[in-house]
This record gives sequence, structure tokens and C-alpha cells, in this order.
Amino acid sequence: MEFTVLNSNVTTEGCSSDACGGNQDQLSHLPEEIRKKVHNHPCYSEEAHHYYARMHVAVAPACNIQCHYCNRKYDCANESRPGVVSELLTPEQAVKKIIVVAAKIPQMTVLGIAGPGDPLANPERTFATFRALTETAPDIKLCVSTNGLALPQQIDELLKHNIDHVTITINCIDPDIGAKIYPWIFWNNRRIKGRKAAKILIEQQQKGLQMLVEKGILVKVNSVLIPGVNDHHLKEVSKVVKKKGAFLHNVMPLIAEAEHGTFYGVMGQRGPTHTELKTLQDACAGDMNMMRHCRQCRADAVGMLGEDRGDEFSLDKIENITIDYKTAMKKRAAIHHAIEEKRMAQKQSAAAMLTPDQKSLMQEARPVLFAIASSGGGVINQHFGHAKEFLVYEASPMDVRFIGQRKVDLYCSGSDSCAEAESTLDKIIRTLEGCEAVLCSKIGIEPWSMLEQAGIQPNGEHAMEAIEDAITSVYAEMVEQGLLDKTVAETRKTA
Ligand code: CLF
Ligand code: SF4
Repeated sequence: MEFTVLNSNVTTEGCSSDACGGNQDQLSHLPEEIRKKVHNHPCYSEEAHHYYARMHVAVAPACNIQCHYCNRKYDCANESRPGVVSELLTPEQAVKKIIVVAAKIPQMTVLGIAGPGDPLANPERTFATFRALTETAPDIKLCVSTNGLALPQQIDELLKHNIDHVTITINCIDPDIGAKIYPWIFWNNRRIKGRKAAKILIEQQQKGLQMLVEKGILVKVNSVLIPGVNDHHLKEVSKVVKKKGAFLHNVMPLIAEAEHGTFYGVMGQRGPTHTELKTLQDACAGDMNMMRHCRQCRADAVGMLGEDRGDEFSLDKIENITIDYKTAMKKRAAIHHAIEEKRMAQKQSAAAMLTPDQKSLMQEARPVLFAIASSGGGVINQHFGHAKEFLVYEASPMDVRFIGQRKVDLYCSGSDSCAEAESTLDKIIRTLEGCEAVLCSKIGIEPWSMLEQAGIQPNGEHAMEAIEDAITSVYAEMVEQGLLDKTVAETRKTA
């Protein structure tokens, strides 16, 4: 499965390179055919994730390897939030659920199978689901995420289902490092352990990657950053997979909590800090396109990245719903068309908003990090107190670019919890370290003054504006007001 972990302490952030793969404009150099494949895939295009949703169906319970960060009895600790996959589905149940979700959440463009085990270790269930969907819902993109062990043998079957996107989790290319991550694999009806097991897994992953690339399938490589185990090795992994034609690399933080019952959790293996993750992502970005907006989804996630609407679509809730999918498909197409028009409108260059004087002033300005409260649509549309995460952008004289997201506890979760709000706010302020402004649709007086004291400027004046446009105008104001003459540390000191 794809490694998706919830870790409130660690977030992905930090692209400062032109190579950052998620941004649609940065994909503009790609051939039209490839851009078509990624333009509405919320994982392969950073811009698309503001507009389009994905869903996973948990049809694949078994796994053919063991990772030290996984305990599927506690859900897969690196695949999802703590808690179990709510429902394991048969392919028939999965297809019914997908059709209902596609009709009710028309911006859902991609169906992924990512667990809770490995999709290709459950080929009958995985391919039965894909087969049925190819026939009934041809407008939904199909996506699969695998550890790669069974990949080479399954490529022909994958090709039959018109799958354009495959994720392989590759944590190493060195069997000695692999032996510290994978205690065993199940291969040719035998359990194989240690270095030998890691060597087979690595060979299969690399072979599968090459075969997919040869067939024109876009491959994303996920890597779990495990400090002290593969942290110094992942840059090399990035280089090698890029050379072999991987489209995107997604370096994700290890989550290892003792309560998950994973080997690493129990042994006290820590996950990376913000800085360690960012440093490695930046280092890898020199070699290839990096994904920065991964939300480490559950294996049964439904909705926009970062949200999970799975509860709304449990089997008991959809049991009596009947969908005429041909009609639903027409409505979906119309809604996608409207989304594309909105995207085009928002694409107008933010830089074009600036006067020549502002542009000249900004030439020498230092970069600034902005935290954005947005619930989607590429606009600033969320109350500070309702944000579960903040999108972090870096504004510089060159451009405005997305660099990651930071998860936070809800500041405002109802009147009963106000006593806790202050400490939650302290935590949020710590999480927003390095950001100099927060743009949101609204914000209360209390958080406003605490943010100001911490040297972070709150701003609620750009509600419903496109994120990049709002950042550009606030950045220009900061330059004009001389606020950037000081360093971030000096600003904090005087606040
Ligand atoms: Fe799912 Fe993965 Fe396909 Fe996306 S998720 S199978 S590529 S449709 Fe996306 Fe979720 Fe990160 Fe995965 S944000 S965990 S990268
Ligand atoms: Fe768990 Fe298997 Fe996924 Fe590893 S590949 S994280 S063992 S389900």
C-alpha cells in the first residue's frame, strides 16, 4: 500500500526549487498528452488538488511483505490515520460505493486502490474492481499504489485496465538498508528474511518501475523518511528513480508511535523533524519533481486531499441509493468544465496585478512564508479557528509557490473547549514557525493579538480571493511598508 501516516508533529513542506513537481505551471513544459493525464489528478498536480478529489476503496487486505512501520491490526500505521479501516469491501461493494461517491462528489476524479494491504498481493479483488469500473465509469481515473514486489508479474493486467498512474513505495536501493526496514517478504510461497529479502524486493521494484515507464505509465515513487536508517540514502534513491523515468518523488515522514504496535513504534524509532524533512525534500528536488502536498491518506479516504468524508458513504448509508451513472457522468462533465473555467480565470498572472513601482521595489525583497486557511477551490475561504491545516506558500521576487501544509489542532471547536483554546493556539503558533503572515477569511480578536505578539501578521482582508493573488498583494504591501527590511528573527523580537 501507499504509506500514508497522520503525524501532527511533522508536515511536508519546503520546495524552493524550480523542480517542484506539483505545480501545474511547472508542468507546462511537459507534452500535452502527459499534461492531460495529470491536470485533474489531485496527487500528480499540486494545482489540481485545490479543485479535485480522490477516493480510495479498501479492497486489498493482504500484504506480501512486512515493513517495520506497519501494523495492519491497527490499520497500516504508515498508510492512514490511527484507527482501523472502517470497512473492508468486496469489489462489488467497492464499485457501488465509488459510483455513489462519483455522483455525490462530482469533483472526485481519481479512484485509488492503496490498501489496507498491497493491491497487487490481492490481484483478484483489485482487478475485479478496476474491471467493473472501466466498464461502468470510464470518466474516473484509476490509480494504484504498491510496494512493488508483485509489480513485474502484474504489468500486463494493469495495462488492460487503462491505468495511467502507479505509485511504488521505494525506501531504499541498498539491501543492507532494506534489511533494517523489511524483516521479511513472502516470495515464491516462502518467507524470506533479512538482506536476501530486501534484495529481491529492491530488484522487483526497479524492474517494475522500468517496465511501467516503457509502457508510458506515469510512476510516482513514495519514500518514507526514517531518520538514521535511510535519511542519507534517499537522495541517491531520488537520482536513480529519476534516471529510470519516475515522474514524481514523494518523500514522506515516518510515523512511529508506540500505540500503533509497529516495530519502529515499539523500539522508539523517531520520525523526522520539519527541518529534516524539508532539507531532504529540497536536496532531492535538485534531481527530480517532488510532491509537496501529500496528505498521507487513509486506505479508505474519500474527498479532497486533507479531508475524509468516508463516514458519509459507509455501506449502510449507501445501501438504498441508486445512481443512473450515465446521467451522473453528464453532470460530472459539466461540473468539471466549470472547474476548468474557474482555474483558467484564476491563472491570470498575479504579477500582472503589480504596478511598475511595486515590481521594482520587490526586486531585492527577501522571501516570506505565508500560511493560508483554505478549504479548497484555490481561494482563501476558511476562518482561522476552523482550519485543521494551513497551506504554506513562499513569496519571493520570482514568484509565489506552494511549499507544503502544516496540520494543526482545531483552535475553535465549540464553546465548551474554550479553556483549552489558548494552549491550542500556542501550539498552532509554534506549528506556524517561520511564517510571517496568516491569510484567512476571518479571525477572532484573541488569536489575532496572539499571532501579532508572535510576529505573525494576521490578515482577513482577502476572503474569497485566489490564494496567489492575495499573497502577491500582501507581499507587495509588506515590501512597500518596509516590513521586510528586518529579518524574520528581528520582526519576532520587536513584535
Ligand atoms: Fe490515492 Fe495515491 Fe493514487 Fe493519490 S493518494 S493511490 S496517488 S489517488 Fe495522494 Fe494520498 Fe499522498 Fe497517496 S495525497 S497518500 S500521494
Ligand atoms: Fe504495511 Fe504491506 Fe504497506 Fe508495508 S507494504 S506498509 S507491510 S501494507
